[in-house]
Amino acid sequence: METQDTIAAIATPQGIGGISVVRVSGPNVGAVANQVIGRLPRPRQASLRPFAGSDGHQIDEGLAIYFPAPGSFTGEDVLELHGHGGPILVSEVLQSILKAGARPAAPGEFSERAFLNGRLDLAQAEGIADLINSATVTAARSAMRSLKGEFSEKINAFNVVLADLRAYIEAAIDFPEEEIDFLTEGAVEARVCSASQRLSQLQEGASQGALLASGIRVVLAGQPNVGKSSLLNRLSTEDRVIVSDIAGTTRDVVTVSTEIEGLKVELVDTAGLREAENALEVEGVKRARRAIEEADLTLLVVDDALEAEGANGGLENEWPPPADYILVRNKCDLSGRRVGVLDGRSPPAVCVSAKTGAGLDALKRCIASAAGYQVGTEPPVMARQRHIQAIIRAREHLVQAEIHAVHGQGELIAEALRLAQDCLGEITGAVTTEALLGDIFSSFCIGK
Ligand SMILES: Nc1nc2c(ncn2[C@@H]2O[C@H](COP(=O)(O)OP(=O)(O)OP(=O)(O)O)[C@@H](O)[C@H]2O)c(=O)[nH]1
Ligand SMILES: [Mg+2]
Repeated sequence: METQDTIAAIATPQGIGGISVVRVSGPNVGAVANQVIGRLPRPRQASLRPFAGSDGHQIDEGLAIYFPAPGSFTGEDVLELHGHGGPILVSEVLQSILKAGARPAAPGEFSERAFLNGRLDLAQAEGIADLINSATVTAARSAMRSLKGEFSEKINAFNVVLADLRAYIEAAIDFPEEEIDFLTEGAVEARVCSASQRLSQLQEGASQGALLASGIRVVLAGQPNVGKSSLLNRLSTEDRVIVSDIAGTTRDVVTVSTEIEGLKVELVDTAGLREAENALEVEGVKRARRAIEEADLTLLVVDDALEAEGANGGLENEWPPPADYILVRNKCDLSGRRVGVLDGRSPPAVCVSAKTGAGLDALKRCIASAAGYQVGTEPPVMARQRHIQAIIRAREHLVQAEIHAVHGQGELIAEALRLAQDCLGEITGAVTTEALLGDIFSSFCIGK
């Protein structure tokens, strides 16, 4: 791709730090270097240079690195200036670069140019953003795998399967006298069916990756004093919310971010659900119920020392139980019941003691698995909802292809396969639109 203009941005976070990096990419990199650091340094070698401010006077000094096209991140000439990390200094260096013939980069514009110049595909570019935004080490590992191209390879390998099948069918269409036999033999149907199964495995892996990227929201709900706040403190390993033996301690909705089994989890503490005694509590209960509605998963907490086996604190009757919940029987140190997951319950039930921490590991595994996350397997490749939607649409086309195969309609099978390929092409960017690219890259940070 030929780009006319040169872009520049501060690539490091705003604020004071040891070093700040300004990045420049495009055809004017040479002119920018002449103006700001005297001349272009030798390719890919760090050299110490004075940095001139916009008035031409030296404002800083630091390392300059030049990456000539096409072997740079963007595929264009790139210059990086690593100066001291003062906000005034770095913004003055940027001003100087802009004056020398660059314009400010839009969010994600460096990555967009890298994509347009074929340096990485769309799923890899998204992997960069997901790596930067990772909230857990597991999420980072999985984003790294996507950045390295593992997800794209899976998609591309699958697209080859579809392309082969299409070629096979199209060849048959060209020989009509053999077509009918060939299509009705059942071999095509079997191949479409096996492709469909393979795609559903791909979707499963992508869903795991998307779950890692998005994390989950888990609400702790139940009657007053059952130990919701104590449990939140345990699960977040921090003493974050007030615990007391006064029923109705928690009034507001309090959200705490933590990590459970590698998943980013927002834990939400709520007011005890009961007939409220005053306006303040009425509001607290209202907010608690709203939090339950918005949750991915609810921990319905009961006091095991007070509740008979099987009783759910009346919660299921009084308040419609949330769609997805785990029954947590707390205070097992008092009731004397063995901690851990109770066998064969649906929804799952786990016995714990927030006081001693017993049963908490079992609860964590139960939370992850109730959220649909397969604990203990290799981290999946990072994926996004956009990818999953594309896979789902591709699967729908394969379903159509199977139906056409049953009827021996060769041209329709080939067309359905082509449409499935196009859907998958959207993931890697083989098939794309300007609007899609705009959507994706505008969510990146400036300087990336
Ligand atoms: N023995 C024992 N006591 C517990 C346990 N969990 C909580 N408690 C105690 O139970 C009381 C209530 O705990 P909280 O965590 O404040 O309960 P809550 O459900 O948040 O109560 P509200 O905010 O009033 O709705 C406190 O005195 C806790 O120390 C437990 O597992 N065992
Ligand atoms: Mg509380």
